[in-house]
Parts: sequence; structure tokens; C-alpha cells
Amino acid sequence: EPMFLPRQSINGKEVVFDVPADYVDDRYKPIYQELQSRFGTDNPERVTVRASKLPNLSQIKQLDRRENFTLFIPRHRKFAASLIKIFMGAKDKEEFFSVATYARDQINPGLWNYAYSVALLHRPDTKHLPVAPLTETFPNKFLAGEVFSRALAESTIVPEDQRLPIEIPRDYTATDLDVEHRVAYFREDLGINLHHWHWHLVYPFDGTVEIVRKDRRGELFYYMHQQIIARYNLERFCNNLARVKKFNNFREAIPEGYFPKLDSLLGSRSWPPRFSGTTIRDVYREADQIEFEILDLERWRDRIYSAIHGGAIQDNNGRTVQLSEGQGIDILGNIIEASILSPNKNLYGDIHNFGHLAFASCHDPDGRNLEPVGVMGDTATAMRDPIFYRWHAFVDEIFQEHKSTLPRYTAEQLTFPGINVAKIEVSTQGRPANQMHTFWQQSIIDMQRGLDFYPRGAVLAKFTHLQHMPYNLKITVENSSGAPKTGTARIFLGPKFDERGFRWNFGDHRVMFIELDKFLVTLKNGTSVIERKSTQSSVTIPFERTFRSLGPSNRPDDGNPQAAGFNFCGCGWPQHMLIPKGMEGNGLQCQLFVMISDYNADKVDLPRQQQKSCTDAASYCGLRDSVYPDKRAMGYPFDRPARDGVDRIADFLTANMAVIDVAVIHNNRTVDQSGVQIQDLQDRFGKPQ
Ligand code: CUO
Repeated sequence: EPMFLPRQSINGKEVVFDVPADYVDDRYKPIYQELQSRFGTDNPERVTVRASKLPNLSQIKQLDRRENFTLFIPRHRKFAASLIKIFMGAKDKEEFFSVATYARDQINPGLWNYAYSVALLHRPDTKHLPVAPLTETFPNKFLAGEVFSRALAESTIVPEDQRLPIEIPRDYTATDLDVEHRVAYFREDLGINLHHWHWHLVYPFDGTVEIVRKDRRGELFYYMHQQIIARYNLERFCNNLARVKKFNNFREAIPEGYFPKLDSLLGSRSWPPRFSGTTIRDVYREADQIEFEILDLERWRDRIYSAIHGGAIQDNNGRTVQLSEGQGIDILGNIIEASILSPNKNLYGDIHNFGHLAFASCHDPDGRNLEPVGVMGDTATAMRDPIFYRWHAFVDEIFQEHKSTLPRYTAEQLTFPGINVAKIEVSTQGRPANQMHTFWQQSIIDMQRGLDFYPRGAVLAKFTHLQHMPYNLKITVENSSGAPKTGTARIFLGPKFDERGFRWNFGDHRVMFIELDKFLVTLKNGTSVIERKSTQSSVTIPFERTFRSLGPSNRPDDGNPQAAGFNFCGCGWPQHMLIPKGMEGNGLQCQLFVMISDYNADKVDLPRQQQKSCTDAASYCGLRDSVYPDKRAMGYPFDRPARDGVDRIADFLTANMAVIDVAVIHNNRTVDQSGVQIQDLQDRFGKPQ
């Protein structure tokens, strides 16, 4: 079996686990020796697991190995929850690896990988170990199927040192005849999809309460997805597309089709397409044991809206719980997603997850054609589909409805007395001030861990993604309060004009801002100049950590000094997608917003022993084992409508805020990454424009 041995990086070394003979199915016992020698031959480290008391997996084994595991199907969720419980219950690390090794061969690989990754991230004795990025373990969820037949040829015929990367074209799922395809580079970006998969791994909505309950996880569900929509809208403006239309009429045909071209691997089924003009319908798929109607979605939606308008929800015990300014958004996040923390699933249902499922099965809602679910049914693939954004724009609208019931921030609340943001400047080396620059870059990932054929060795794929030149932000702040102060700098980028080229009303404008960064600043009395690099952003993780290839050149033990740092936490927006593509010529006109808020009002009590790892993408991912590091509502100060009298962003600004115009300029050239530092790229583009 291809998934015979789990691999895991431990102390910077990749190891394989030897499977004790008792673990092997009877029919494999005669060839046990051969199997042992065949797997993991590329790896020096082998760890023999202790033969432990084996768990009973008979229930979990009901999920066929060939089926596409998806969290959105409650039956699959239950299997995952039981397996997570087994993995979490192992009394020490050795027993965990042993049980995981045993289970790997027995059950559905997608289910195994999910439960194993969740357990790895949440067990106190393993949470420092890296989770292999899904691009390595399941590359078929990210790359077109044809890549794998080419990889097979490459890896069986060509010796490892002579293999060439398989080039994946930028445009392979559709053509620009479909206008939605203009933003396919965003939707199908490997790093963005990895981030989304990893986020849901860190914040599972099912499993045990101990795993699911995390500080403000419902609010973070809202905020992280709100930012995805804002980012997608900005990306659409760069491509002459209007903002995404929310999917609020569940009976309407969906004009957007999507043909994923992702193929099966490991014998599982591939992802079916959705044709333009499809409608979601009542779902009754006996094999998956799911049954719900569009009417259910509508009832849940209406009940959630009534709760919001009444300012309170009803919990399971009939008690009324206020949707307060502080807690309301978090409660709603758990209700809408829905997580097992939803206070009343009978009443408010499971609208967001079942919406995913309705789209994922609209090509075969009653299962008569035995078709598996579509890409919307998997957190690793959902963001590829245009309907993801229409659905999440609808979901976000519910949260915004709640936000509009909250008291407005007064100018006084927004002010930081004595603090004045005097000047902001963005600089990109060799370019005029206040410009950001983007281009295309080719990078390489190693797929070998996810390929089920031999001989092994590196199997490289070269793909093209957006990239930008690094920039510096310089903020001049005057402190006339008479004493040194600490503040939180909140940096956002938004479009200057709407899709018609008109100026924004603040009410629409505020939800268009994408967070670029958030950091602490110390302000001495008088004038301070704060400098910050784009690579320091609190929303992103570096490219290497998104993909964290453990291929030969990136193994920490090969002396790559950066590699050791990559071994933690893959949650975080990919650095290469920090800013939108912009436009050629004069660029897309944007506004960069800076606010310095009073740290005394922002600070939370962080646990003393603050982990050093995983702290650099806290804005969208939170901190591990900690409360969210900012007391303010997520998205502050844009998280709610403004006080009376604010029509434009200019009216919204208090002295501790400022905006400047920034042009995001795209150069439609592709640069090969191999061995090139991003800083060097500036030379390649010739003279500044
Ligand atoms: Cu992330 Cu709908 O929650 O996919």
C-alpha cells in the first residue's frame, strides 16, 4: 500500500517508522521483508515503533479507502473525531506514533492524514513537530492530474540527478473566455490553499471540546474569511472585475462553473466539475448519510438573522444569551460555521458547512451517479472555486449585519491622546516613493512524499505565482503627550476607487481594507520614525515555511541555516500574496492606512512563557497556546460602521491615523526563482520606470 509508512520530521531529521510485523495485514505478511526494504529507502533514519495495544478501528474502517474524505460530511467528521480521540489518548509519544503507524495502513488516507495532523498539532508532546504541508503528502489536491503521469515517467526513467522539474503552466483550468478565470492565479495559488487547509487544521470545528475551544475561535473564523473576501475583491479590481456577488438566493442558478482538473491519486476518485447554470438542490446522499434541504439552509439563515436583529440567541436550554459587543461575534462565528461550540445546533443548524456541502454535491445531489463531492467539499481545494467567494461573501454579510447593530466608535475612543501620525512613506528600492511592484515568479516544490510510485527521489514541479518586490514602510509619529508611549501600529491597504471608478462611501469602503501588518511601536517624547519591512508582516509566513520542503536542499541538517526555522506552524497567509497584483502602466490606485492605537487599551495578558515559534502570522492565525494577542475587535478600527457624519475615509481619520495614495504596479514578466534572491530581481527589471 502506498501509505504504508508515515514519515515525520523529528529534531530536524526526516524519519520513517518501521511497521512491526504484527501490524501488517495477513495477506502482506509473506512479503513483509520486501515491503520494509522498499519503503523509505531514500531516508537514512528509521525508527522502530513499539508494538502497542492496538485500538479497534472497525468503525472508522467503514469509510472506504478510495473515498474522498471530507470534513463537511458529518459521517466523516464522526470518524475523524473518533480517530483524533484515539490519537490524543495515546499515553506518550511512542504510543502515539505506534498507533498512528498501525492505523495508517488500515484506514482512508485522507482521514488518517487529517486526524494525524490535528493530533500532532495538539498533543503537548508533539506540537513542536512540523506537519508536512499537504502539497507534499497530497499533491493531487493542488496540481493538475497530468502532472503525475509526467512525474511517473520522469521518476522511473530519469536518474534523480538528471531530473528536470515538471513545469505547470499558469493557465490550465480554463481560458479568459471565462472572465472569472482572470483571478484563477489567486484562487488556485498553492500557498493560499495551503494556508486555508492549515487554518482549519489549527481551528477544527469538530473533535473534542478541548481541541475546538480556543480563544475567540468563532471571531477568528469570521475575520480570517472576511479578509479572504476583501483580498479577493481587491484582486478582482486589479483585473477589471466587480466585487464578488454574495450568494444570497439559494434557488438561483450559479453562472460560475468550475472544472478543477485535479485527479485522483492513491486510487481515490477525482473531483467532479460544476457546469455553469447549476442550481443547488436538496441533498440526499444515502452512501454519505447526509440529508438536508435548501429549505433547511433558508430556515437557519432566517433564524440567525432574527437573532441578530433581536440582539440575542437562544441556547440549548432555552436561555437567552445576549449578542454583546464583546462576545457576540464569537458566539455567532460558532453558530454560523457551525462548530461543536454552537450553543444551539437544533435552532441555528450548520449553515456554512452545509452550504459547502450543497455546492460540493450539486452535480449529483442524490448520489445516483456515485459521484464524489466537488472541490467545495475539502478545505484544501475549496478556495479554487469561484463559488467559495460568493458563499463566503454571503456568510460575511451575516456577520456584518451583527456588526451594524453595535455601538459606533466615537472619535474619542479612536484617538490616542498626544499622538499624531505626521507622515507615511512606502519605498521600493530603485522606484519612486509610494509604489508597490508585482511580477510573476517560478518556484519549485518537491512532490515525492505524495507520489505512490517508485523508484523514489526528488520529483519536482515548477509553478508560477505572483510575487512582489519587498518594500519598506516609514511612519513619522509625533508624540506631544509629554511621556514615552507604546502603541499598536495597524496597517491596511484598500482600493482608492470602487469598480466604477467612483469614490467610496465609508460604509462600503471599510470592508475592502486588507490587513498588511500589525506591530508594537515605542514612541519617545517628540518625533519618532518607525521603519518596517514588508517581510515582517504579521499576516504572512515566508514562502519556505508555506511549502517547507524537506527535499535535499532544504533539510535542516544539510546546513541550510533558514531551514530550522521552517519547522513550525504552516498557518499564515503566504508572503508572496501579501499584496494584490495591481495593474500594468500606472498601477491600481490604492490607499495605505495607518493607525497607532494606545497599547494600554490593546494589550492582553499573554501567558508568561510565550512561545517563540508561530508568532509571526498572528493576525489571521492567532497564537498557539495563547489568547489572541490583541484585545480589540478583529479588524479594528474597520470592524463596524462609523460614527455619524463620516461619509468618506477622510472624515473617519483622527490624529493618530493617516492615509496615503499608493500605486500597485504590475510588471507582466516571469522570473525564475532558481538561485535568485528577490533583492536581485530589481536589477533584472532594468531601469526604474
Ligand atoms: Cu474556510 Cu468555508 O470555511 O471554508
